[in-house]
Amino acid sequence: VVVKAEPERSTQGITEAERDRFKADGFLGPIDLLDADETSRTRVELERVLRTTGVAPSPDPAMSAGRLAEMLDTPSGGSPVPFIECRHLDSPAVHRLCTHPTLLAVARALYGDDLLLWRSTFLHKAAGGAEFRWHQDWGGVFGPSESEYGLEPPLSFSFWIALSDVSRDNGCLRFVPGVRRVLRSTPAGPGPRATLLVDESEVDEARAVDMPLRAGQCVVFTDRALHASGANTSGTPRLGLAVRMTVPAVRVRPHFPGHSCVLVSGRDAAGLNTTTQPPVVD
Ligand SMILES: O=C(O)CCC(=O)C(=O)O
Repeated sequence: VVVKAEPERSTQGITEAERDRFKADGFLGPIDLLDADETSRTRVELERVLRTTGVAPSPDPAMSAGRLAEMLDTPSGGSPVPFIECRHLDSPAVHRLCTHPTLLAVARALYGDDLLLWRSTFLHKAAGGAEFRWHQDWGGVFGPSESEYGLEPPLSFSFWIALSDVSRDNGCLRFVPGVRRVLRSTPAGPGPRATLLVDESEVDEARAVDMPLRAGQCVVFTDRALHASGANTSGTPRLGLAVRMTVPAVRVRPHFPGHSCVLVSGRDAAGLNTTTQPPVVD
């Protein structure tokens, strides 16, 4: 693995200054994960994975037709969501990416040695795909009506890995720095699984920071980070993988039948969650 570290970043994690920035802003990036060769190899592997349904349990049909699908809905229609949820549970290639040594080093530097991977989602924004409006991932991104889902207590952080170049034109993530407020959020549409969005009069968009990423780079952000992504006005699709982690002291409510966590670092002394072994055979 070739790690293209910034001069002051060590492969053992991050610098004090970077940690302070993460604590204050709620996000940190871009972080180099994969070099160009690894990126193209990974793309080929992942495209193969995404053509299959895999053996991991997919979200139930309501979820596929609900908030995640909405997020990916495009004028041309169609959503790959049922096939792109939690593929780290069945694909070694996806699991390898979710546990890239640099990613884990950064995660440990921010949250300590004991880490659970509880979710991963490929986020495919087709050409012409809509913007994803301002929200926080607080509580595990599910709505309050879904009492059986979410994280207790809420503590989740995400690495969003760019699998294609991600620019302002094709819908890069945007963040408003700050972690002190959890904004009241309301469902964007009908149904219990509608996307939870914050009241935009509370968002100081003038302070927003765009996070364009080269393929192979990622950004890490907390569940309090206020974020959004723009519309894809380019002619080509945008692909990312969101890798969601927490610590073992948090209870992760299963978010679809058969859902379980993977211990990706350290030990699980709390034993609150169903855990499973990572997949070994492609
Ligand atoms: O991929 C996107 O456009 C939005 C992703 C997002 O909001 C998230 O990963 O929490």
